[in-house]
Amino acid sequence: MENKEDINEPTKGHPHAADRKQKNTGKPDAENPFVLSGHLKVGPVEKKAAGIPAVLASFADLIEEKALIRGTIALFKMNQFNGFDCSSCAWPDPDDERSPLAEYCENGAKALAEEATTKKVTPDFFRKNAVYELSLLDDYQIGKMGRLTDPVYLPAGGTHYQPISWDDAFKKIAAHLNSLASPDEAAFYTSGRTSNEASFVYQLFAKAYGTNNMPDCSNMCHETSGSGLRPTIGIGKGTVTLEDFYDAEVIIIIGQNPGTNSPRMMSALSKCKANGGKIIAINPLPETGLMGFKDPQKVKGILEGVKLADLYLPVKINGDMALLKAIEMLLLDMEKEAPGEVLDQTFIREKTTGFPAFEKQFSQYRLEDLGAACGVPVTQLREAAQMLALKKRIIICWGMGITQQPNGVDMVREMLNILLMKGSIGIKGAGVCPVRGHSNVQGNRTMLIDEKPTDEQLDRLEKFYGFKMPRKHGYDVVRAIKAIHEEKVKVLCCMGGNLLSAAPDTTYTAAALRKLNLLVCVSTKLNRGHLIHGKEAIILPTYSRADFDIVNGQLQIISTENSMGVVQSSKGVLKPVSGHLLNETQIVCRMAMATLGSSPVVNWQRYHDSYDAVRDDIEQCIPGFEDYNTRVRRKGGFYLPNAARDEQRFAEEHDYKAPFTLTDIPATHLAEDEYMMATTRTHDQFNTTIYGLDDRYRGIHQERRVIFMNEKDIARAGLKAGEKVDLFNYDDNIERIAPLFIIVLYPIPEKNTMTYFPEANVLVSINNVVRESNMPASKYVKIKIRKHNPDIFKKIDEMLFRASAQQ
Ligand SMILES: Nc1nc2c(c(=O)[nH]1)N[C@H]1C(S)=C(S)[C@@H](COP(=O)(O)OP(=O)(O)OC[C@H]3O[C@@H](n4cnc5c(=O)[nH]c(N)nc54)[C@H](O)[C@@H]3O)O[C@H]1N2
Ligand SMILES: Nc1nc2c(c(=O)[nH]1)N[C@H]1C(S)=C(S)[C@@H](COP(=O)(O)OP(=O)(O)OC[C@H]3O[C@@H](n4cnc5c(=O)[nH]c(N)nc54)[C@H](O)[C@@H]3O)O[C@H]1N2
Ligand SMILES: [Mo]
Repeated sequence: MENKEDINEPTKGHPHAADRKQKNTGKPDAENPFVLSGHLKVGPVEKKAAGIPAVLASFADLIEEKALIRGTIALFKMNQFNGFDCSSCAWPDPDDERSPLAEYCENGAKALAEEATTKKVTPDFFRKNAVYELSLLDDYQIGKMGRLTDPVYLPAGGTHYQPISWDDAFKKIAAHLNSLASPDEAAFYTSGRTSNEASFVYQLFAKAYGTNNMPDCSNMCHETSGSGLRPTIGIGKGTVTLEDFYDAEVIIIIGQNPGTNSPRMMSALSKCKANGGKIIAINPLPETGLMGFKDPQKVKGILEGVKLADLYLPVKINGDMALLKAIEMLLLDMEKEAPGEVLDQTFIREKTTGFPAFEKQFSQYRLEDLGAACGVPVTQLREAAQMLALKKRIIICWGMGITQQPNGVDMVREMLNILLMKGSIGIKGAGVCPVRGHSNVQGNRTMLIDEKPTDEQLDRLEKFYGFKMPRKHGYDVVRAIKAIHEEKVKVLCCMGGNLLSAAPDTTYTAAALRKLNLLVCVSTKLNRGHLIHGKEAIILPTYSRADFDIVNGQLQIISTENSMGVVQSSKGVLKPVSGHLLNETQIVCRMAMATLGSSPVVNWQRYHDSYDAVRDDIEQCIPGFEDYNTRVRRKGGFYLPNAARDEQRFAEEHDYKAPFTLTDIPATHLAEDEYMMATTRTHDQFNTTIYGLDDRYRGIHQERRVIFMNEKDIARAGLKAGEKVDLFNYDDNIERIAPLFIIVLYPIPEKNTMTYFPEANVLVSINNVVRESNMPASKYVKIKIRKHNPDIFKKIDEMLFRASAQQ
């Protein structure tokens, strides 16, 4: 793609915020600033991911963060046996050989640079910078401020965070929690980096305090996968190991961008290809990481590179259901021609239920209609079916392109339908692979960070601890935000993350968060979530994954669970940036002791003093952790049991068989001036942490406020590539505005558009959710696009004032 447009004028300052300051009301703060860099360059899309530019990029970030020596030493310990687990994604490490040079990727190195930085956010920094002033910076600038060094407190009506002692911070939190009319007026959010040990004590604290209000980042990420998988295969996790990738004959990658978001998956994919495997990529964008790969860890790989996808299907946004059904229909037809060759009739008979009804549904479909509905030519659909027809070792991987669709849960079940037809689950080289996001998000759930724990799980905890666990299901993310808005939840504690910017409907969410009596954030770095606060706010600084963690003179190990159910230890290697940090487990224990007093039922002090003690008790409460302390210290850790993977034992309620599921193809109606928008990550961010302003693989440089559009759509709407536009959403009859985006001409299906998260979250209605999993459907947002009108800022200001007036 070559569309070097003339580059726009930089926007000056921060229009709506400046405007607002003149009115001198001081509020609301800037929850979603919109400033254009003025330096957008659109170059060609890169043909192959990784390679030398990736290696160079890793070191550039370390230099920028003034952490070259610290960072380089740490890089060589990343993902090594006896080293620390990279916090960037949940992709597993090889069980046996690990590259002696490095088991990291460009984006892991960037994540490390963020943490290893020697820049600091000290109490003095907060004394000099008012919260409101900080909120006017963009996310990139906020993130670059450095590591938090001391606990700080923002009193009601205060303009600056001020230092507070750890003791006083815990006393304040306890006083707030103990003043609530019911424990359900508090909520405890978790992002996915928290270790197993800290997660376990955190959920125990919430339950001992009396609530299941534990929204977590899974509620915005892979909740959909769990909701789809559990009723079918009896477990909400994937069923493959890394070895299976090497053995697979076909790997389907759907709605996922591995080159950017789980780069080490690329080594596994190229190994699969070297063994003769084939790859099918299903994505509205021809993502660089799906198309080609140069292995930065092998000299030969760096120079030559391999072609990855053998077949690329440019599906329309949300067209996947029609596509999956088309493939199934073709497989059924081929089976009729060659009975017993295509489907695994024995597996279907012995291990599944509901096949006849499943097969029957296809009489209502025509292949041409399915092709039109998904936007992929029938010839390509046939090619996909042919690639699968005679193969059995098939893996399906998916990411947010599936889970953040309104019918995502159904699509997960439809992907399972394909594998069930083929008997491609619970055998070598085959199965499902929801590729998790945060490095320990899967472990958080295993540790019972869950707003809807099962009775069985609670019974075990009750038996061990001897106190009554709350049984009422709590709030997930979307419900928690609504409950905060309705003032049903008054205290929010966040274990990591950046709920404000990660959540949908930024204006609504910000208005909600401002109503809190108290916001507590346990964080490594400053983010916007600290600046849009409740009446009072506390920031508690903590260690990152890469930091040493010494308790009572002993270097501690923590443990995490990766995307493939391997639990392994992680040991920090960097000297913490400040002597005033506490680890997450200690923070929770001290919060618990301050709030609940010295409890006769849970010995918080014991957990506070040793992670081994926490692990000993996890072993008693959660199946699969027998001999935890010994096994976690073994090279490579241990696999958690997975009956679907190991024994083809599926859903208990179906007699351990897996049911075929009947699903519908959704109909999307777009008006003439409406477009479908998906939000996605650039190559230069980790969720709400913005590493830089480039999206190198997609050819975008120095700007994040861009909207990818199809050439024909641009022409039809009388717009031009490079032109400034404003974006609108009208769900629930509310006007949502994201001003000032620049059009980029891109190979994306017609009527489809793509923008970056979190800038576009303001357009995602809080009510636009995935059925069953209740996740924000942030890859299915109807928008209108209009030429930029400078008067839009006045309108936004009025809107924000209305929102603040309602408080
Ligand atoms: N460097 C880095 N690594 C990360 C993260 C990060 O931000 N930066 N985030 C971590 C987290 S928490 C997560 S959950 C994962 C996320 O990793 P991904 O699941 O890869 O998430 P996204 O970047 O949102 O991209 C999803 C892909 O879905 C495609 N897509 C959009 N709509 C559709 C659709 O309707 N159908 C299909 N088939 N595809 C569609 C997009 O084009 C894009 O390629 O990555 C993790 N790893
Ligand atoms: N529109 C749109 N919205 C999305 C998505 C999307 O694709 N589109 N993706 C969704 C997904 S998949 C996810 S997972 C969520 C992410 O939601 P979150 O997990 O809430 O957000 P992050 O940006 O990962 O959180 C970053 C912050 O975590 C803190 N942090 C980092 N490491 C640590 C640590 O070790 N301990 C502690 N205590 N704090 C730490 C730092 O202060 C940092 O600023 O966003 C969701 N939102
Ligand atoms: Mo995620």
